Amino acid sequence: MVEEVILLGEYISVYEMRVRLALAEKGVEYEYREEDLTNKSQLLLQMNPVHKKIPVLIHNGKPISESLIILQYIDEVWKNKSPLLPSDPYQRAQARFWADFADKKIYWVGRCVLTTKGKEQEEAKKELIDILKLLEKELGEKPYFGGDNFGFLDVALIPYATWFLTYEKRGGFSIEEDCPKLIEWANRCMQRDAVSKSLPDPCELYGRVLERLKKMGFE
Ligand code: GS8
Repeated sequence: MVEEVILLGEYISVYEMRVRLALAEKGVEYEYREEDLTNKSQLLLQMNPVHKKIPVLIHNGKPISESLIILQYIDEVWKNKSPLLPSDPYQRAQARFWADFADKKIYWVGRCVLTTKGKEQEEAKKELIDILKLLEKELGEKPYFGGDNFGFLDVALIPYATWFLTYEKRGGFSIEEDCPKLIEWANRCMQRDAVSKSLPDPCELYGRVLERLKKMGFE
């Protein structure tokens, strides 16, 4: 049977980037449809009526929402390539825990770095570094979060690295200074074909985010 795979997404979204990356890692062909989130398509509203958010993966007409759930779905459906999630149940739980931790923390703190100034921004920058340091500690001396192999947590986290430049430029600070090992990990991941082909260039992303912030009224 010919598979029909459609991804509804938005270029600058870390949530969508990780789905794009997982599909690339698994070698799955798909049709990409960019959503305008200020004017959502009927298809998006119909496929994700609960949250009305991207990304949505539509596999043979059936929608799957929430990026981390989509990653697990992709891993379960396309078993031809090496698995993304570890085989050990405890390691699997840990990978899910840290991906969930990053999503609960980074988005809002990152947004604060981008949209506030003065004391509020200083606090947000410090909090962002604290979060990234915790992730760096979890990475330890391993080449990847998945150990010797690039895995689920690497796929979930690497899109955040494309936003680092934007945080740094807006906040006037260096993430590498405080988290050198995390940056080494990001550079290592970027050397993978699937990663470099799936993720946007951080400079271009910075330009797009600035445009977006302007439209939202932030200078
Ligand atoms: C988050 C998706 C999300 O926030 C996931 O898929 O992991 N937990 C979800 N999507 C945003 C774009 S990225 O900032 C979105 O679709 N927003 C539209 C809206 O809120 O109306």
